[in-house]
Amino acid sequence: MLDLRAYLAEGAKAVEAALDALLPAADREPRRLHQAMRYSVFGGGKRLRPTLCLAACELVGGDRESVLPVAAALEMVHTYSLIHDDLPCMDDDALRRGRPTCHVAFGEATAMLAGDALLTQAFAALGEWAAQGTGPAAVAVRVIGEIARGAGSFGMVGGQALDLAAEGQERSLLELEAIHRLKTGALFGAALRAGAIAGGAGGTELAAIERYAAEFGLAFQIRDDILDVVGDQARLGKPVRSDLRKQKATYPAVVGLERARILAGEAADRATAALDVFSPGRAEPLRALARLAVSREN
Ligand code: GRG
Repeated sequence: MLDLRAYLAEGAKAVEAALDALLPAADREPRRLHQAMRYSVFGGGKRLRPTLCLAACELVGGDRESVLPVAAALEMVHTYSLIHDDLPCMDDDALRRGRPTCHVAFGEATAMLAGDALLTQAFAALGEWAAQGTGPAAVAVRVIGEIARGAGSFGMVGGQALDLAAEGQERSLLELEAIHRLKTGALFGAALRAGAIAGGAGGTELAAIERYAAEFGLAFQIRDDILDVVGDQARLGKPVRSDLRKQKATYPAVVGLERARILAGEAADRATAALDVFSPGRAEPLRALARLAVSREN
């Protein structure tokens, strides 16, 4: 039986070491900018996207050490999205990962630049990884393309745009799913696909991982919506009931809390079932992560 807590802690430790090596030092000019980047990256966080990337790589027989820079780049992209999402022009939140948000700690302009610089640093790190790699260049280029697409206007940023446009409006379950597929699901999908492609996945393996990714993203987001209603601010490290305040369409708002719990569980079940093509031992980390997505308290 997998010890998920130990598995997550070990992954986070390796990813944080890679992040430390790939991010500019805090005493290098422009210092305030580099301090803000590090403040947000090292301010906690579950490190789920890098963990999914490493797990997908291992699942298909790849070497997790060799994809650590890819995993670290995904966390940089994710952290940039959190910094920008918290800005006054978007969600205007003061608390993230249990600490003052980047713009509260460093000012709005520096926070915006820290987000910009994290996004570009992610692709600089990916470029270096591709240049130093021993595998085929085409594989590395595919990995970079996956992350760019997952992060951009057909992925996470596009989902954020749709989410902002939906504020204060009635949304059907289908419309809600379409928003979350992009806003939250696209980067999870990119993390899983990037890890699998870098690990040498074949067509059937990649298709199974893509099915898992879609269901994982849905399960994670429904739980996120539920936690906004029933979660504890100290444990979450971010404000609760903010979706309600901002009149955001959420699963509990559209289908009620109980139905939302059922839908999250069903999505997690479909995610684990998608991994049936792999041997049970190898698939265990991703299966456990899908269960965590719907049982987590933060
Ligand atoms: C590019 C501005 C911009 C936004 C993109 C992802 C996103 C849209 C915004 C982040 C804010 C948010 C609450 C998104 C919905 C769910 C989500 C991605 C939560 C945060 O992810 P976790 O729980 O966070 O993995 P940690 O802190 O553990 O890394």
